[in-house]
Parts: sequence; structure tokens; C-alpha cells
Amino acid sequence: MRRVLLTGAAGDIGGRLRKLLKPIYPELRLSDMKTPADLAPDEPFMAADLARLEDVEKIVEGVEGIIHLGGFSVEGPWETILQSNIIGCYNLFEAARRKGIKRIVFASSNHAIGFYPRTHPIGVDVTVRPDSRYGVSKAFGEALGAMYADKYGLRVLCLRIGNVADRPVDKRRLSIWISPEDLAQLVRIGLEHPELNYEIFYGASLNERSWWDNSRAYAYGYRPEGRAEDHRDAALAASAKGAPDPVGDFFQGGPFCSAEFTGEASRVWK
Ligand code: 15L
Repeated sequence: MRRVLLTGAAGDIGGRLRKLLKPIYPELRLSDMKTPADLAPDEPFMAADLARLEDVEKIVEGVEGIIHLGGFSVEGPWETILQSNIIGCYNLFEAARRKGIKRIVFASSNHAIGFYPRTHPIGVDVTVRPDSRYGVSKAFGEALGAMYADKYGLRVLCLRIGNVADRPVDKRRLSIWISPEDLAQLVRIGLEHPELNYEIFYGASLNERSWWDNSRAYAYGYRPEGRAEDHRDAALAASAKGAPDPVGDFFQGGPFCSAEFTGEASRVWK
């Protein structure tokens, strides 16, 4: 595979993946609403608003696979989530179908399952429990991916990404961190593995404190190298400085769960 489209190229994860994947996919096409500040002369870029299907049809034209990071990457007002992550995600899958693109790696998020307690390890086959409108949009993208795989024969990998950073920055991230290199490894499985039809993997490195069973990813050859525990002391020290958050500290989604929370934590999980 040579011709790959990366949406959300101006974002933080997009910036990291661009650099790691360029040597592997020489014709990596980048897209976002705005041009990445550090765009190099050999990086083809096409601006697009994902909420406009005609824009999306142009950016997907002629590629073999798509890495879809585009959209709004945290909690936001419904109208923003609707345009960027619901309509935008639909347009991406639909444009890919119309243009005959066969592979999509969709950046889902841990916030699709954020209301599982940290005491309750989960695999990828659990009922979604989104912790935010953002998390709902990621669950929507996973469902959309399943439909396009099963009905139209696209090959789709959804990555429930934890937190991408050079190192885990706090206690919660010791459980959900993924190094950029490990994420690139998962993306490559999604674009290249010959047997993949539709799968959900957790986007997590080798984290001793993980809450997730990522055996599906391992079955497809994922061999993470990042070890969250190597950064334990600094991460725990950072958390010790923060204010306690009884709801956020109980659930996997952390502050996404406690934001706007007016429910009863004891009823969410019995
Ligand atoms: C996400 O899905 C966000 O995109 C990212 O900004 C982080 O907040 C991350 O989750 C997280 O849970 O740490």
C-alpha cells in the first residue's frame, strides 16, 4: 500500500503519525480544515470540511486506505459533535464506499466505554457506555464501521485510543497510555493485515495497570513496546498534586465522566 489518506493531520496525533508513517506510505496525503503549521514541501495536503460530502469525496479520490483521525477530539457542544463527528464520520465512510476505497482505520476512543469502573476489566465485546457526547460519537463511528464492513465489504479497524503521548502523564494514563510508535503499529495492522474484516482494538501500550483485554490486537500480531510503568513515579507524582474527583477517579473515562455529572455513581455500576 502506498496511497494513504490521513484526516485530522493538523492535530496532535495527526502530527505524530505523519512523521512515523511517511517512510512507510510514501504517498501519504494529508487533510484537515487548516494546513498543519509545519507542513513539509513533500507532504501533499488537501483542505476539507468533513461535514461537506463533496469535500470528502475529493480528498479520498485515488487512495487505497484511510486513517480517519479527523473530527472534534474532546467533549463539545452537540452541534459541534454533530457536524464534525457524526455527519463528518458518515461522510468519510460514504465517500470511501462511493470511491471504492477498501480500508479504513477509525480513531475511536476510550470514551466510548468511559462509564465502566476501573475495577471492571473489559474486552472489546462489551456494550458501549459512553461518558460524553464525544464518546457517543465514537460509538456511532464504531457502529458505522461495522455496517460498512458487513454490508459493503470495506475492511475496517476501530482503535479505541487511550491517550497518545510521549509518556503517561498521570495515574489514569498509566492504565490507558499508548506511545506514538505503538499506535503507528496498530494503524499498519488496520491498513495491511490481509485477514482483517472488522475489528475493534484498544489503542494501548504494554500497561501493567490496563483495564482492557486487548487480545484481539495481539491475535493480529500487535507487539507493543511502550511500558507505562517505566514512567510510574512521575505520573503518580503529577496526580498527587491534583484535586480528588470521586466520580472521575472511579470510572475509566476520568474527567469526561465527572463533567456535567448529575447522576448517582452508585447506580451507574452496581
Ligand atoms: C481522548 O479521546 C481525547 O481525544 C484526548 O484528548 C484525551 O482526553 C484522551 O481521550 C484521554 O482520555 O486521556
